[in-house]
Amino acid sequence: MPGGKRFRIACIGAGNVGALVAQYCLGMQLGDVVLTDVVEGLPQGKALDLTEAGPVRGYSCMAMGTNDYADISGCNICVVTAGIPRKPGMTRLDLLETNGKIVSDICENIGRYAPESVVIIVTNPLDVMTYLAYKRLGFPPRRVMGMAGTLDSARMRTFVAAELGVSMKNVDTMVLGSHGDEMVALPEYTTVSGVPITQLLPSDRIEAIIDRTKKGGGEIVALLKSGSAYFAPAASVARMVQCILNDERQILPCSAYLTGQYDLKDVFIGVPVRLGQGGVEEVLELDLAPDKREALHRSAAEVRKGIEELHHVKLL
Ligand code: A3D
Repeated sequence: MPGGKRFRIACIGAGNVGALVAQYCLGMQLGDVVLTDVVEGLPQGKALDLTEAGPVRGYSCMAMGTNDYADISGCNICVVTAGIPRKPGMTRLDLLETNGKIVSDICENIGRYAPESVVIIVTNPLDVMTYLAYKRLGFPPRRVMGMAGTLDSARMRTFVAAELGVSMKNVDTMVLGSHGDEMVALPEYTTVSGVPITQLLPSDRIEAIIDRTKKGGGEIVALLKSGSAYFAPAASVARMVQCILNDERQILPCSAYLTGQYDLKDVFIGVPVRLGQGGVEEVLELDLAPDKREALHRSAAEVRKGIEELHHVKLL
């Protein structure tokens, strides 16, 4: 950080995902964390607890908890995890109106108190909420993105590694599209130490892995019975925060604003991006097979339905 000042990361929503994002960011020494929530005492209690873990875990970054958005002033990154999670039987779209109101209110405050920040949306339905945030914030599109592809790719990496009995570190994957049933996993861009999995696994096993990846969030919702996944989602967010604050320029799949790439416009959807200090520095256009391109367009059509619904409930 220039001038020796620490970065400041706002975690808006101090629930399961938000508190863990804070924990991972502190543990990775990425900066000080401002944990915010509507529930009085919750962010303050969690922030104090997290800070007190520092001497034992060996970090010196601090967390503060607050119910006052003025405290996010000067934050370099705002991570939005506020909202309700899915319960068994619910789709991500079922959350649209409730979470849409919450995200709209939060964006007003981010615009007021942290107008220079990069914003990462986690609240579901992800791609629709990211679009809403973009419209509400009025920030350049490179400073607004959604976290989903990094998580979906992590899930697929896990399943490929387990199937082949290799280290997850050796597996690279790319999962694009909307965060939901229409996500688009790309086996042709999935490799184990550079070897495409299409050379390592029969197609029925690859299909089974893709299917489990698509249903990865639902599998955890069904097991937990209340609430949704948070360890892997929070780890994925922290990785994005790290990429941005350290200007790493790593290619990661994120929900990004498209302006004609993949023949799609004015929509947020999971695509590979170069993540650096400015946020989304570039959207990479992969050469997709016609069926994958079609799948990406179907995925975008689902997101557009959600955007229509935002108009219907007068959030846009
Ligand atoms: P949970 O543990 O319930 O935390 C949500 C927090 O938001 C609670 O502490 C609420 O008090 C707080 N909150 C509600 N309204 C406001 C508000 N207006 N301002 C500030 N805080 C508020 O949920 P969670 O952390 O498990 O999940 C949070 C969101 O992330 C949900 O919408 C999930 O569906 C979503 N999620 C997305 C992914 C993706 O991969 C995209 C993964 C996991 C969770």
